[in-house]
Amino acid sequence: MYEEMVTARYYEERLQEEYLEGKQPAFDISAGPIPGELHLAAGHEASAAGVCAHLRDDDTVTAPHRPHHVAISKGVDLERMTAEIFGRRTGLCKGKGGHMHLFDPDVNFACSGIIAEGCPPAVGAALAAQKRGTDSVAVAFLGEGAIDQGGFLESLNLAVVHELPVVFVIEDNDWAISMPKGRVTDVKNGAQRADGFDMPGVRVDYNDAIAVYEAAEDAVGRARAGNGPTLLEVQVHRHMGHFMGDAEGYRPKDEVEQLKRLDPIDRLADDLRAEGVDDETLDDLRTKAEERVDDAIEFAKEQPEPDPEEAYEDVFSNPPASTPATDGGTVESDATADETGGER
Ligand SMILES: Cc1ncc(C[n+]2csc(CCOP(=O)(O)OP(=O)(O)O)c2C)c(N)n1
Ligand SMILES: [Mg+2]
Repeated sequence: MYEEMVTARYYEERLQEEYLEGKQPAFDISAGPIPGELHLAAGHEASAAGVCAHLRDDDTVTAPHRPHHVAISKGVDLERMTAEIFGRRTGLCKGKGGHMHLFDPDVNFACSGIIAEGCPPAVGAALAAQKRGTDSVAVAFLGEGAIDQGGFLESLNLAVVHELPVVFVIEDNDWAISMPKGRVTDVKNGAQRADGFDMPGVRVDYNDAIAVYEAAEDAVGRARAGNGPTLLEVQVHRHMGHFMGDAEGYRPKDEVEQLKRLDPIDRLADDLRAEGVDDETLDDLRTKAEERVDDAIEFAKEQPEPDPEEAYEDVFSNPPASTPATDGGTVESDATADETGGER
């Protein structure tokens, strides 16, 4: 868990450097080697490490728009994930998804920029496991800002009605972009949402990997044993802005400084030292993590960019015949549209 957490933290520090390249002095979101938005999860690592420690490759995980720590803990291939974030052809989604839309069928991981979107597919994966008679489970991660979304609430209902092997994990960082939690819902403890569905709801009050590990052991164990779903809420902290480039004018000035004193990585290191793990071992884990991250970033930067024509591959609908091509001509529409009398 410690190794995963330091990997995730260092990974994002390195992404941050790469992301800023070419975007200054006037912030241009489309410039640089990582175009588009970037949501970083420094301060969230304990929830992913503590939960995913109980998961296997055949278990399914869905994550939201702040996905890197979850993907790393689920075992997503770091090189192909990084190539995806850099928009390269060898990325997990051929460079078309970017950082919010990572998809890795080898370890059953997906994420989405639409908040609470991961809940229905996780319920679907859990239903599939139940129908197939396997003991695989599914876990949906979401932010506390998503707990009033219909997709989440409907997913809780289906999961409990069918006693599905699924765990919902709310990462409560107290903010949804610039909106403090108390302004959008009166529920202080998101795990209470479970009460309305007669489902177990558990909250881990501290940003503490071991406490998450213990709570998740029960929740995942319950799901795997065929005893139905659990809703778990974990207190995490957002050390960064909502996304890179967020000026955070809405945030109390010393909040981040205070939260950093509760850093979950420092806390786990202290716990490990108290259990007799020496500093050299922790340093070795950190060095190993940093080398792995540096290699993945180097790999990604060497990868080819997709050809513009590839934008028309792997899509549900082909472009209309009049779509301008990049060379100034037009792109031929697939014949299927004519044969069926409508768009494919
Ligand atoms: C359905 C939907 N509505 C609105 C948005 C815009 N949006 C992106 S992130 C976000 C807030 C998310 O807050 P939270 O769920 O707490 O996650 P956090 O960013 O704090 O990790 C919103 C409203 C969206 N992506 N999807
Ligand atoms: Mg939040």
